[in-house]
Amino acid sequence: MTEKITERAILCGVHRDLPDRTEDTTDETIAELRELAKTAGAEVVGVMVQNKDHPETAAYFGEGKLEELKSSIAALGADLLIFDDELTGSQIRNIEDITGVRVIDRSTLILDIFASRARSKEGKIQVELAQLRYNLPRLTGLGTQLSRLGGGIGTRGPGETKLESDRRHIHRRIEALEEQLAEVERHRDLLRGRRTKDGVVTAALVGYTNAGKSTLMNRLTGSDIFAADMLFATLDPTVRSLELSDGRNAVIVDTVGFIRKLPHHLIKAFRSTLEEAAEADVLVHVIDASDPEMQTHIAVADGLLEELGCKAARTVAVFNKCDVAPPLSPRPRGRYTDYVSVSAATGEGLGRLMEILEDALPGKKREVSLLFPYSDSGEAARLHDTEVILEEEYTDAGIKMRILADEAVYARVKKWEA
Ligand SMILES: Nc1nc2c(ncn2[C@@H]2O[C@H](COP(=O)(O)OP(=O)(O)OP(=O)(O)O)[C@@H](O)[C@H]2O)c(=O)[nH]1
Ligand SMILES: [Mg+2]
Repeated sequence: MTEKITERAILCGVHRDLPDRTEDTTDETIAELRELAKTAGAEVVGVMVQNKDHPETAAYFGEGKLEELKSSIAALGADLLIFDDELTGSQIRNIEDITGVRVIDRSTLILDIFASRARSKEGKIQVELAQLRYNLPRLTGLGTQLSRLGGGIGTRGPGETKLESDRRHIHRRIEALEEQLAEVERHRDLLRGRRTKDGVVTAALVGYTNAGKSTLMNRLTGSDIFAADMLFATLDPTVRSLELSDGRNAVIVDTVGFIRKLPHHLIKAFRSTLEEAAEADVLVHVIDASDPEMQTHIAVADGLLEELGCKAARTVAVFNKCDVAPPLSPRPRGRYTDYVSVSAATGEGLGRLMEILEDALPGKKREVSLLFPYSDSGEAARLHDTEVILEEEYTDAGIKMRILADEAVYARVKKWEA
C-alpha cells in the first residue's frame, strides 16, 4: 500500500471591491476555496491575498507579492498553490517557474472534486470532457508539470494519463466522449419522455452546494441518498418517486449543487444533466438560511438557472435549516411563486412544502361530490377503473360519490356534480 501524501497548500487570491459580490474575491470566497481544498484532500497551510483591481497578466501577483509568496512557501513547507481565479497556461508556467511548486486554480480544484465524485457513466464522461476542454488551452503549462511531479490534486480522474498526450490525441478523445455522451443522453431523454407520456410530474431540487437538497429529498421520499457536510456531495442526478396525497404520479430529482465561479466547461458538460432540472414542472430552490452568505448564494443560483434556461412555470424558494437559522426576513422576489421555511433535519415546515408542491405540480386533483341517477350508473362504474373514490353510497336519488378528479375528469363528470 502506498502512503497517501497530503499536499500542503497556500491559497492565493486578489481582493477587489466589486459591486457584484458573486465575482468578488473576499474572505468568503477564500473561505469557500479552503473548503474546496479540504474536500479535495489538501491541507491548507497559508493564505495570501493582494488588494488589487485585477490579477497581473504575467504571474497573477505583482513582483513584490511573488517574493513574499516564495518566502511563505519556504517557511510553511508548502508544495501546492491554489489560485482563486482561473489562470492561463502561461500564468501557471510562470508562477511555477518563479516559485518552484505546483500551481492549480479554483476551476481545476472543482473539476478534481467532481472527478473523484463521479459514479455514473454519464457523470464520468461529463467530468472528463470538462477536464480535457479546460486543460487543452493550458497544455503547455501542464505538460511539464505533470511529467515532473505526476499526480496530486487536479491530475486525478479519468483523464489523467491522457493529459500528457498531444493536442491531437486530446481532440480525438473529446470527439469520442462527445459521441458517448450523446448516446447516454439519448437514453435518458427516452426515460424522461416515457415519464412525460405516463403523466408523471416532476419537481427538481436545485441550489447552492451544501444547502441540504439531498437531506430534503431523503426526508420527503424516505430514501437514503448520500448527504453530508461537504461540497458537492451529490453529482449524479437521482430520481425518486414522491407520494402526493391525491395519488398523482410524481417524481423528485436531486441535482448537483451550484457554487460561485463554477467552471464554464463544467456547466457546458453538465448541461444535459441540469436540463433534467430545467425541464421539471416545478423548481424547488433549496437555500441554506443559516449561512451568512445566503443572499450571494441565491444570486449565484439564480444566475445559473437563468443561464441554463430554466423555464419551470413555478419556482418555490425553500429556506432550509430553519432549526439553526435566524428568523426569516425578506420575501424573495423575481422568479419565485412561493416560499416556505423548513428544516430537512427536524421535519419542520415539510407539510406546508408538500401542500405547495401539490398545488404547483400540474394535474392537481380536487374533491368532487357527484350524484348519478341509476340510469347513468355505467358512468359511475367507469370511474371505479381510473379514479380515486373517497366515498360511495346508494341512495333513493341515485349513486352518491365523492372522488378526486383532475381537470379532465372534472370536465367529464361536471354535469353530475351534487
Ligand atoms: N441543521 C441542519 N442541517 C441540515 C439541514 N438540512 C441539511 N443539513 C445538513 O447540511 C449538510 C449538507 O446537506 P446535503 O443534503 O448533503 O446538501 P446538498 O444540498 O445535497 O449538498 P451537495 O450535494 O453537496 O450540493 C449536511 O451535513 C446536512 O446534515 C437542516 O434542516 N438543518
Ligand atoms: Mg446533495
